[in-house]
Amino acid sequence: MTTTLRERIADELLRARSRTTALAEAVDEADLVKQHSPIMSPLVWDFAHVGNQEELWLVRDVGGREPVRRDIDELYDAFQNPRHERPQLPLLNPTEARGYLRTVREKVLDLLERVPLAGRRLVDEGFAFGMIVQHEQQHDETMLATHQLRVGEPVLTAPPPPPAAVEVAGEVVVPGGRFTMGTSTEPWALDNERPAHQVELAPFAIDAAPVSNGQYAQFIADGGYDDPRWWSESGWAHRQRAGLVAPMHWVPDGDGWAYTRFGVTSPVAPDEPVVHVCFHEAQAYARWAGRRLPTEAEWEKAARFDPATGRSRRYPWGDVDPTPAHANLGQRHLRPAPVGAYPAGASPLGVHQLIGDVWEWVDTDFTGYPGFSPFPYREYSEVFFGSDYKVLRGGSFGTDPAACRGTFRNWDYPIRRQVFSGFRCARTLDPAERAALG
Ligand code: AVJ
Ligand code: FE
Repeated sequence: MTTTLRERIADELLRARSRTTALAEAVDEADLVKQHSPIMSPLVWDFAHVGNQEELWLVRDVGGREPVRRDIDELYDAFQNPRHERPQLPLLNPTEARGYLRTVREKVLDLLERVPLAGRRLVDEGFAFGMIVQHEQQHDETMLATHQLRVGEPVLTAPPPPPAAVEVAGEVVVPGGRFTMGTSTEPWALDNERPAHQVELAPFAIDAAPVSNGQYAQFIADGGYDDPRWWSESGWAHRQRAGLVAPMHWVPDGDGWAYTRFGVTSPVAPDEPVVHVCFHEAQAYARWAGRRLPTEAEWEKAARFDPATGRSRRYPWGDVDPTPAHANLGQRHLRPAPVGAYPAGASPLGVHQLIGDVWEWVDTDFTGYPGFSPFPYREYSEVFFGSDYKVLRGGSFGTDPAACRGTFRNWDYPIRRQVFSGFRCARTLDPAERAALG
């Protein structure tokens, strides 16, 4: 039996909504409306904002229907309301917000059966629906990050990730030459992933796995946080100002470290990818290790380039959508899996866990690819282009597969670490190594 595009869209909308509902209903009303961190929205803002975007794009634009709540558009416009001001807004209360989301969704499911899914770029191959599914899943990851910042009894549970199945260590050499970066064919790819274009790279080495807690703890033990040699000027200034001494959520525990994850404190697991580090910490670690962060193009070549065909694939493992055997995605687990847990997800060159587990900082500012054009609105990507934001790639354990692929781009300020962010290192080959490659 084949599923139609409409069935697939309905399914994805439902899956996103189940997750949103579970994240919102996990806490009581007081915690829903409370701000758990000045850099995050109250959960109830994300909740109603998801419904408002669905109304704007699907009910009004695609469906051409009358507004449901024209009066609340400004409240849920992220650009008109900085996060720290959101708790003071006259927001919908949780009961009103639940009703609003239900009304919008009923209209969307009705129009999904009627509107053409071709003939107009916004709806071709269900793009607008795919964009809204990804938008909701992105806010779900943000809500999950808010849960991690929330102080109190644990309310989320999930089974542990799989153990390591293979040993993964060291680096992999990626051959030089041209490869295709970005995409012009992935139907639900967002504007910043487009268009496909050729990029020429020198050969380079990249870590076969993300940097682990055990490796990162050596940087701390070696005084890495106290040595300005490893930090950029702005990174060191931030380290001093913010008093950084370890990844966010780490606390000293005897001779070692413990971390608190979703309200549960346990000793830091050395074989898991490090998470909750900012760009500056990632860069300092890399310099201490005698290495550097990969560029965004290097990361994508490692993730997509198939040396056998010269083609760029959708994912490291090929073109098929992620399954639980490929990657730790979709909040199936509440933490990164140990290095070596996903041999089926490795690239042809043997680079592991590029997708899932932790977002990976790369040493590239967030800008548009050659030929970029904003679609369908400048505020998704274009207004963030410039040198303020660094790119993160690959998705985390909290990223849904619908909002993750080899071309997907995320971005944040280089000081942020509420994201499920880690990194891997890379290295420029020296002339002798290059000569040996032929
Ligand atoms: C791509 C994760 C940086 O959350 O700010 C959500 C996604 N855009 N609503 C964000 C997004 C509009 C965005 N990130
Ligand atoms: Fe949004």
